[in-house]
Amino acid sequence: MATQSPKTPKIPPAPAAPVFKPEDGRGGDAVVLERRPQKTKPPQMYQVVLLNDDYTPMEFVVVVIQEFFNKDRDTATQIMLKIHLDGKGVCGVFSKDVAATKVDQVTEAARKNGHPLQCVSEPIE
Ligand code: TYC
Repeated sequence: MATQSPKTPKIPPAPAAPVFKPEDGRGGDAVVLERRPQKTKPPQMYQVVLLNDDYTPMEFVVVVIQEFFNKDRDTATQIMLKIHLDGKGVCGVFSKDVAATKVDQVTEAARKNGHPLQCVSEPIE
């Protein structure tokens, strides 16, 4: 009679993996990669635009562009002058929520200081 320690549990062998052969039409070891159309689009972005008016001081607009759009003094001045001459100008491009927040912050700062400065956001592309 074969001797086996009673404390050693007998582990059954793992079932054999199925073997696919190329000739059985199941591909054998071949890996088939299916090309799928990309499902995710990049998010819609929004430009935040300041509009010109006849009353808001130039200096206030320059400071607003520096503070809320993180521009240096020279860049902010150039953007302000473009708005003054063309009627409007882009201060930055953001996701929808961030653009809406910028509009609210600029509008609140303008109203608190008694200026009619208008700020809007527009989808791009
Ligand atoms: N046109 C204003 C002035 O002459 C200056 C100004 C610039 C106002 C840009 C608004 O978004 C603006 N005082």
